[in-house]
This record gives sequence, structure tokens and C-alpha cells, in this order.
Amino acid sequence: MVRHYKFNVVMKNSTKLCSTKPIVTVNGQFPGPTLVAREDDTVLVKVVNHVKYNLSIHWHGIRQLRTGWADGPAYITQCPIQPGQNFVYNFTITGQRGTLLWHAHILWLRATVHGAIVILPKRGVPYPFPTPHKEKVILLGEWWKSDVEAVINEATKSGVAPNVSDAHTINGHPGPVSACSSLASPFMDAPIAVDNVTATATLHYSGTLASITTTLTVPPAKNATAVATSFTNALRSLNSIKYPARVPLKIDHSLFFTIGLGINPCATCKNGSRVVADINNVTFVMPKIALLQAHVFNISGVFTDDFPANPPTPFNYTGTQPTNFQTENGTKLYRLGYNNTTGEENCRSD
Ligand SMILES: [Cu+2]
Repeated sequence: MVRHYKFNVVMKNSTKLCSTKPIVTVNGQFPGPTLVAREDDTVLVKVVNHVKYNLSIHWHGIRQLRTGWADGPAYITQCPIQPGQNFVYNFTITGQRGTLLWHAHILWLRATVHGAIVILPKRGVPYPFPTPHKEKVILLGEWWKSDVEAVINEATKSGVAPNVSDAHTINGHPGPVSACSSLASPFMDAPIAVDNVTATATLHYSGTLASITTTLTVPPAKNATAVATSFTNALRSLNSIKYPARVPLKIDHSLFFTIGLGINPCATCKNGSRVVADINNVTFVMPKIALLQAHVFNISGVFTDDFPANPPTPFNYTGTQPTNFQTENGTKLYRLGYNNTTGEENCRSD
């Protein structure tokens, strides 16, 4: 079946941590509406942009099989939707089920423009796990008291890292707050500033006494690498006869990506330098024409296809850091043939 959704992107005042600011929302909701569809359904989402920002929406984790134009990252698969304009995302969900995420994919609009995508299995087919008594979507986010676009614009201009958030949120709420700041801590073992104020939410089971006090567990240390590693190492994909985990055994391209931070010269910046992100020492330069558009219409000069498959200079990736932090700027792509399989290490996509 075809599922129709209308996403009106509008401003809405929101009060959190004792201060109010206008935020960009979908249909005035924060978090945004949950998109529900069934495997094999076609989803049509009409996005109407009523705000002053250019914007696009990414359907995070949806396999866009021959519908690359509907994927959503601005300047990658489409030009952003301009103020007063609209765009209809049209894609079919094939071979996947579970809960995913949609979010704005330009600048920092995703901080408030995001929501869940619930994909039900085909009719009559159960989830690959015991039927739960109740399902609840939980969305984790971050909240800045100041305007998020101003935060990222200031960081880009000055070259220093953007301000960390004021709170983490669970379904849009920071939870119990003390002195209008909020209460524990995400994992971080790198010397990078993060918001280590943790959000708290309680799940109340019906039939239990509300008067019983909740005892909070003591979380591991912020830099408990061993705890975090054993947790992530324990994650396995579901593998059953109905839902086999088909790991490709034949690899056409073997990629090894290192993701890091670099420092590049910047004459107009605060310290004469700019903090940048990089993959294999390449810092992405946003093109003026969407990459997919440039590829389909054979427009040259938009990107080069020399993205390195390996780090240009090998170093001890978990040990002593290199002394030269300078990266190479470029709009570089790695070109794969249709149906090629890749073996990737350390790959993260957004
Ligand atoms: Cu995404």
C-alpha cells in the first residue's frame, strides 16, 4: 500500500531548562511525527518548507533501491528545499523492518527536526523476536538553550569547536532538572569536550506501585572503554531462517576508513586555524551542485572520484597521535560499480 504523509516545516516556541526559544519543527511537534509503514509499502512524504532555512530530510537507514533522489542529504542527493517550496519524497521499503530515524540533513536543523520510522514486518509475519506486550519509541537527542543554527554558524566562522549542548533529551525531555540545568554521562574516552549531563526518564509498568522508590544504578565511569567495548562487541545481528544475516563472502572493494579531527590553517579564524572533521585525512567540502545530480547529468568539476580506500599515512590508530593535524580539503567520492560489495572497517555514515 501507499502511505501518505505531510510534513509542514514550521517554527514553534519551545521551553526547556527554564528558557524559551523558537525551534524548527515538523508539524509543530518535537520530536517530530512517527512515520509508520509496513515492509513493501511505498511511502510518499510531502515536505513543505515554511521556514527561512533551506532544508532537506534524510530517511536514515532506509535502503533507497533505485530511489537515490529520495535519500535526502542536502547537496549529496538533492538540492535543499528552499523557503516556500516543497518536495515529495517517494520510496519503497524493501527487505528491512524495525525502527529507524528520519532527520533534517543540512546544518544543525536535525537537532530539532527528527523523528522515528517504524517499519512493521509484512502482514502475518512476526518480528524476529518474541512479541512484546507494548512498544514504545524512544528518541535520544540533545538540547541547546541558544539557537542551534547560530551555534554552528559561529563555530564555522571562528574555526573553534561548536558549543556543547546544555542537556540530553529522551523523547524531547531532559528529565528531572536541578537549578534549571539537567542531572550522569555518555561514554567518551577522547580529549574532546562533550555535554556530560545525562537525561533521565522513568518507564512505569502498569500494575506496579508508584510509591516504591526507584533505585538508580551507578553508571560506569565516563571513560570506561572496556565496559563500552564489551557492550558493543556483544551486539549481534539477528540471524534466523526467516531473517538470515547474509554477510557477503566475496568482497570487490576493501575499504579502511579512519574518522578523526584535524586542524587546518584559516586566516579569518579566531586562532588562525579551524577544527575540522576528516575521513582518511580528507575534509569534505560541500559542493554547490548535488553530487547525484552531477553524476546523473555528467556535470564535471563538482567532485573527483579519488577518495582514498585507506588512510594515506598509516599510524597507531589507538595510540600516539600524529603530530601533523592538517587535512586535505576536497569533494572526493569513492566510485563503486553497481552491485559491488565492500568490506569496510571503521566505517560510519551519517
Ligand atoms: Cu541520517
